[in-house]
Amino acid sequence: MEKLKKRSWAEPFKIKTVELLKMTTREERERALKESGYNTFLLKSEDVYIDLLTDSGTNAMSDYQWAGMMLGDEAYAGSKNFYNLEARVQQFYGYKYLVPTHQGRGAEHMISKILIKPGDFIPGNMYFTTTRLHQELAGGTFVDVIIDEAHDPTSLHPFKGNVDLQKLENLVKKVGAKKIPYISVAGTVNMAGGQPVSMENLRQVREFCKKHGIRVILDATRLIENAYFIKTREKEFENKSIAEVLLEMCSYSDGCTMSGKKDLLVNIGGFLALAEHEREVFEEARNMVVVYEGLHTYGGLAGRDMEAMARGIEEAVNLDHIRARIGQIEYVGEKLESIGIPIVMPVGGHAIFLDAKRFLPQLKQIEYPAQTLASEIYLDSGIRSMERGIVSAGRNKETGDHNFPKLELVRLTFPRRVYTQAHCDVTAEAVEAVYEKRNSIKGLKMVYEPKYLRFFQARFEKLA
Ligand code: PLI
Repeated sequence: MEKLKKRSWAEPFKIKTVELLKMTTREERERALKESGYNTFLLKSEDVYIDLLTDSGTNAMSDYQWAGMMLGDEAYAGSKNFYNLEARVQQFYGYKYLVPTHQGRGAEHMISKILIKPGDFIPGNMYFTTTRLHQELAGGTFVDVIIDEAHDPTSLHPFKGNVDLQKLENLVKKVGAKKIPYISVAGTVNMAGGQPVSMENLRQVREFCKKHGIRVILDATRLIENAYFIKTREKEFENKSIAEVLLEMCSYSDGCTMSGKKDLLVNIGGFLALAEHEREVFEEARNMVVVYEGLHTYGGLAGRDMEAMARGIEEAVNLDHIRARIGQIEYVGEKLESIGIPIVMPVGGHAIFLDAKRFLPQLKQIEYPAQTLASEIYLDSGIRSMERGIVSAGRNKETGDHNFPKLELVRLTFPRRVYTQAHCDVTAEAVEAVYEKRNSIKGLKMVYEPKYLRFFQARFEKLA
């Protein structure tokens, strides 16, 4: 008998509660898809079998977090959960000041309103939908300064989230540093495929920005996942803990916006955090949060939600957790790659991104290849994914034309601690089944387009 030589890792948890799933027939899915205008955001959750729409707010909390929920101090002012969260943010992210928000976009709203003046430019390592919208609503213009490799789904660059210093310098030369209030740097860049930024790059960005008096604001939403890539891909950090890497990343910034719904293993919550030298910005945010979110010691959250997030930080920096988290994505990625499915490489931190341009080469971009592919995957198996292509990219704020992004992707996003390896296998098999019939697939036309963040609510019909 052959010996089993390989030593596998397994999830560092066991399951205590389960949520039952409903299976649907193809006819039911056909009806559901038509009723939702071929937009997976408009499907009812009960019609979904495996929900890979997003990793945002869909995490499974631990018993330690649920126990913390019972310790919610629901005082209007000065909840003890706020002080606990503040202490954890100071300990793990290194920022002195904390303003809680209901979720990430609440923090984006405030930092944009405080720092951006009409006519300003905000460079970033690729856009994110809500981040860019808040920058634009504040009168700013987003400028993409990510390295070119990020726009190439086949490039194997280990840090495709890196900022291109030359692009940044060109922008400074063109508009002047005074018109650039800050650069927004995201960890594991979502729209690029969950691609990390290196510590070396963060150091360079910090040095450059310091010289020009430009702030660095991190989008810390998936910074812990980014820290894992730094530990495993940058030699200098192989013996450092995730917490040490995280703290060093944050030390090269002036503050961060955070959607706790991802890295921090909760279902709701976020914050704006600022370094010690940013007291004035903090004071302004602390005042503003009262207008838009709630008092500065709850920011739209219940005390119990802040407690769950504080405890989530402790669990999220655990190496066993993060190895299994990213290991699951790698497992699906390797499976799909081995059968020749076109995906963004290297596989990122929170999702597999299918390359819809190569998957459905017969479709023009205006026939919405990624939107089409997401609806076909649902039709085949009840698995819900998300478009990250031309629909998500929206329209140019000056000309009103569609933005035509280079990347036309479908995101299969894995919630943390929710699905098993068998769910992963079923997912890979569903994608394979759609790939086998790819030549017969027709595109979509948009029949309803909302004004803001259109991907959430747009409706489509099948092309004849
Ligand atoms: O959904 P919010 O408002 O908690 O967070 C907004 C947000 C900010 N930055 C990044 C990188 C995100 O990924 C993000 C939200 N992402 C969602 C909802 C997603 O499905 O990826």
